[in-house]
Amino acid sequence: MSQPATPVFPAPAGGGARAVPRVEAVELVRIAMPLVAPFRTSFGVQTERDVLLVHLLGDAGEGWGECVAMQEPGYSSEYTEGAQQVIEHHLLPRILARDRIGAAELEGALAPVRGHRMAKAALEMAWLDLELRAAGRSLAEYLGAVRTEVDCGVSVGIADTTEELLETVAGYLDQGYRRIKLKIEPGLDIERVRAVRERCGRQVLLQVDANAAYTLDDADHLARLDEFDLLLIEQPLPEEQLLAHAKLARRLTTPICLDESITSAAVAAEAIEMRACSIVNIKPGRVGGYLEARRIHDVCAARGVPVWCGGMLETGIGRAANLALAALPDFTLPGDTSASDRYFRQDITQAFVLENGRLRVPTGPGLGVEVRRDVVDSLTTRRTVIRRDG
Ligand code: NPQ
Ligand code: MG
Repeated sequence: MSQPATPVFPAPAGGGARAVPRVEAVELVRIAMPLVAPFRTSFGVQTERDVLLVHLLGDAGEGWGECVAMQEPGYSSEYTEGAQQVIEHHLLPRILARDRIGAAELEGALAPVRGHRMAKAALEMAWLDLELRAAGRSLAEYLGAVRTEVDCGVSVGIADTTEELLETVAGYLDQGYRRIKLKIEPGLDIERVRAVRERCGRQVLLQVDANAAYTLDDADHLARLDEFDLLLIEQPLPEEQLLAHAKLARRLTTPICLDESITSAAVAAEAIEMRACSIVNIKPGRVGGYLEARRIHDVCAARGVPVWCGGMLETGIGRAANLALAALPDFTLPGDTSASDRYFRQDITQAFVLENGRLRVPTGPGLGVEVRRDVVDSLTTRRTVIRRDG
């Protein structure tokens, strides 16, 4: 039932494959982007974003991709340096061994390498940008977008004090965000949520994200969140514990949404069937790319499970692609697709600016953004060029 990964350049009916662009060189650029404020989650505090960018130079133009892995393996087992290693030594050699390869064929070519989905997703994003630019098509149109703008929510880090949290939330609501997500951890949960709910009123869409910080033994504790009318609780338990999530779901009225656990469309189908979740957070980086993300969307849509687009503190490159995905029909809840200034004072593309709580879906060819090379250069910490044949 999931849509096949259609080639950007389909073979014409008369036979003879239409040429996909040929990649001559791949530039891996590491940049360090300062965050506007430290971002604290149950797994640590970030003050800077270490981003790996993938820049393709082809015979028909360029393509940009972004890896969502973090500097430390705290959210998942992947991390920036490891992603760069696997791209250089295991993924790119398999791809550059082919003369021309379309974005839709990457998954098959890379299947011998297990896991490393964030690394694979970064390459797929760059290949999609390259191909769609050459074809003059937008990623949104290619994926099947049905919206021109998307409702935006914001993820709020764990604050030092409740007073500070209330101020931060009030600021985001003033900016127009349509949904608030509070990061929680054991001990900084029930009373924080109570305070925000009391201050904001019942009408504000409110949800929480634990990033796997609890155990099933915390079920009675987590049930105390039920009185606050939350939209959902995201990833309360460890990534591997689908059955424990199903058991927890029976003890809560708050719906469970999975993030870290959902690594593929197959896992999404199993999680839904075993009632481990009733809502799914889709992050293309976590699942190996936009094509697998669309398959998860299709699996969820067919089962009546709403989805929303997560965020990994993307630059304008990944943000643009996420907006294209979030324009698909089953993305019925506001995502973590926040404005650029939620995280960065200066972005490496044109900034995405909130308009009435929404962001516009890019319509230009490829991802629909232009990378500001001068800004990238000013933030660069390392640059590696891999040419075809050495
Ligand atoms: C989540 N994102 O939904 C993640 C986790 C996360 C927007 O809450 C640097 C890079 C810091 C990526 C912190 C949001 C991060 C990060 C948190 C991702 O679970
Ligand atoms: Mg999450």
